[in-house]
Amino acid sequence: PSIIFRKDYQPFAWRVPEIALDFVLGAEDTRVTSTMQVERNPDAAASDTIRLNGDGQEPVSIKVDGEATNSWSMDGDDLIIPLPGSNHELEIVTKINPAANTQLEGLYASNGMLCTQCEAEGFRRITFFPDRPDVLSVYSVSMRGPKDQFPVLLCNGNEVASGETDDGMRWADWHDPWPKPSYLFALVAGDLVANSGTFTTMNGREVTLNIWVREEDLARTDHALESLRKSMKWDEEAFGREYDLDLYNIVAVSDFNMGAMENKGLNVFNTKYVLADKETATDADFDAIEGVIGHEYFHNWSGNRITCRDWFQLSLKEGFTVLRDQLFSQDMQGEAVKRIEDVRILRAAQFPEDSGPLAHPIRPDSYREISNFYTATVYNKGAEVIRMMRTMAGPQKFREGTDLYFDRHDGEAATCEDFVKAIEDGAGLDLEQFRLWYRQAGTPRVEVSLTHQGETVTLTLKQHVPATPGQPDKKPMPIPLRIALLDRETGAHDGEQLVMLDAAEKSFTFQGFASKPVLSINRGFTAPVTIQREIDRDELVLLAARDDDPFARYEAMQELVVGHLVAAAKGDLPDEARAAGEAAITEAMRAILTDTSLDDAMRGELLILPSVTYLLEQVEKADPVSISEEREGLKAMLGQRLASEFHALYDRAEKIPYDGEGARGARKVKTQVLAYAAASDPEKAAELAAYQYDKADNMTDRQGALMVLCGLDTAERTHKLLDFYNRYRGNALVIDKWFTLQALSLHPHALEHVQALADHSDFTLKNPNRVRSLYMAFAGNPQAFHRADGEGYRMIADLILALDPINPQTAARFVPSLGRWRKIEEGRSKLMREQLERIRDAGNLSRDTYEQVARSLD
Ligand code: DPP
Ligand code: ZN
Repeated sequence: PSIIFRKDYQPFAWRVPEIALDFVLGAEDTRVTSTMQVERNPDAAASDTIRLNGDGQEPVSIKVDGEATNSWSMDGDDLIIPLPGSNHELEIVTKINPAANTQLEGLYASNGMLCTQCEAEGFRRITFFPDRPDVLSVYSVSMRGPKDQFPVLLCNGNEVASGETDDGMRWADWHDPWPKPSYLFALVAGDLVANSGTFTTMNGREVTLNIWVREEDLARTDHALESLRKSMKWDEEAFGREYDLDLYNIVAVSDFNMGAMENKGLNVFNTKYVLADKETATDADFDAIEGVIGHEYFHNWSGNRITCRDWFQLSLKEGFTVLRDQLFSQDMQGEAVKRIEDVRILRAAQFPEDSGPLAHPIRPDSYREISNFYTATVYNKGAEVIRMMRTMAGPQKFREGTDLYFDRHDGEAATCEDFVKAIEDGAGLDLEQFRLWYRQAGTPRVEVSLTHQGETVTLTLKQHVPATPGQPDKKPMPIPLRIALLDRETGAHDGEQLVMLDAAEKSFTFQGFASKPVLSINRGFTAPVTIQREIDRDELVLLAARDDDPFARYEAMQELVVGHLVAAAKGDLPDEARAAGEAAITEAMRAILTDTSLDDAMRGELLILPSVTYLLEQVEKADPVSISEEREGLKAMLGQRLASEFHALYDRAEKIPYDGEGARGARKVKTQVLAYAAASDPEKAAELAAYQYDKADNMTDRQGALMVLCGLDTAERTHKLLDFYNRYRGNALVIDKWFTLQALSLHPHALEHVQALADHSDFTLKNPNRVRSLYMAFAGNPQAFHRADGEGYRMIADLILALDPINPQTAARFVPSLGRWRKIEEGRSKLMREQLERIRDAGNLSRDTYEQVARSLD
């Protein structure tokens, strides 16, 4: 399959200012008539043919200017039609079978309804069209289908008219006044009900809001509706953005490749990001729903009103929109905890990407299959890059930059460069060198040293951007680091400073320090880099206990534990050093457990030890199992030494009722206590977890308890798993949790459990949520996936091969777990590679999976 390069971009030869689509809907047989007005694009090289993208089908009939024609040809999947003049009307009829569409791209059937997913290139599976984001059209859509199956018919924009005919058909006409690219087209037909509300915009527009679901799910939609209202309000206040239609529809579907999709006026959502009540959704689920509803809403401006010129610019809309949803969630849920969570996600998902064979800049230079580039790099690192601009400019100036961006490019298909230029002009920054963040992949490493002489402190920073595939040599990038110099006795400081490391090496001096201060660096995680420094344990203990920047406090605790575990896992930790490390970590943890000025939500973050994935990143040729065992050993040690502090915390947290003040934090720390107990005193932990499970009046407590039980070899494990299954059988999202908990567990037979679950009657490869609930969880299970005999690798390879013909997009997402082989010790590394080679040699792979496997083996 061929490679597409960013440098080859050419505007399309034709414009399509208007398109009318007529759908005769049937689950197995849908007929689509597309009527397009096309005109020559004066900004493009002229052509006497038009090339329309398709995917695996031929047109039923074609008319040009009202006349049937046979003078068309196919070039691969594309349709070529000769067009002599400068304006034409094209009419193309296609036929599709939504029920046979297991890829879930284009128009497909899910749970009795029909819905669409067109980003990035799904529209071409519905009809022939220039399926690229820089061709913007006004859409008018008519549809009809059997009214018993499809009583509700939805599309982008506003409903113009609808009705029923005597022969049992329902029909509807929709019109979207805003020109849009084809990837934002959406259509839904089904037996749905809505939770409806209204929102009045800042200029008085009355907007009807609907959350459409199947009837049995209606009671679990209030949180989604409220989240939508909050998003609309917040975007007015934080970014000055107002909604631009009278209607906002969200539809929840159970078969969906992504989290959700921002189609103009008709968002289609994975049920996972819509449905919630306290009985079936955890606190984390509630937050994720709020975040994703916000994310898709914010796309209305950053994505829809201003879209992307080509898919290399994906981070233009995704990086910016992730930043926007992060800032929204910070405001809704609390800044400190949200920031820590976002950094944890970045480190777990993006850092490994950036250090592995799939590393790419946030604006990639080439791809075979664009679906493979909906990555943590484009999304999360993209957001961090824009966040750095905001840090450098300050929030007010940054807002002037985004105002200018929205103003300047409204209605356009823009580029990342357009965005940077608008921020530069609007916020008054010089971003010349900063543009390297768009071009260079790899997580920069910053080496830090601090010296003290007389009254002067000197901070020396050196940066190194590691080589990544196709980019052996890197230039120094501008790295904004917020720092503070803390008094080593009191932890106090005289204010923060932002230092810019914009060369390979740079020094900064600070006056007036009678004694050497303790450096707090990358406060708030101002730059997505790794910090390397020699720092005394005592200093980290001070920062973990006293730093007034919550992120820096979290970071000090992480650093303390990472240093210890990495040394331990390498086997070069003498007994004395081990004892000293354990003592320091115990003291820091004791301070966290007993600090009455901390709220439990923050305490819960500080109690989380660095993940095995993050630890693996710090070690060359790592042994994941021994790292995981060291980590569990540390938990056991802490659980023992701090047993009374943990129990006191549990007892206090347990008394807070579901809606009480601080209840969410309380729930978080309760399960943490159980997890430490599971490592240190499994019997006691089983008892306490069973008690929490039985007493739970909400999913957070119940799932937390079951998670802990899943890792223990006890009779309670079997009882509660069975109880959970019976209690929630039929609720797909909760049964997903049941699969995940077993696949993630540290139980010694987790791998066999996963094998058995794959044969469970509730398991299917056709539903992406279910596949991910079992296998994505398993691929993230450090001990089971990395079992020394390679059985875990073989299972994931088998899954990829079985899933690829059904749903290539989802299958390809499993390849990176095997692609980490370079970071792993030799024995396992070889086994991982063998599985990749087995996939590569299987033949008939999708473009998605082929690309990921080929890059992973390179
Ligand atoms: N639906 C995906 C998202 O919102 C892709 N645009 O990120
Ligand atoms: Zn998005």
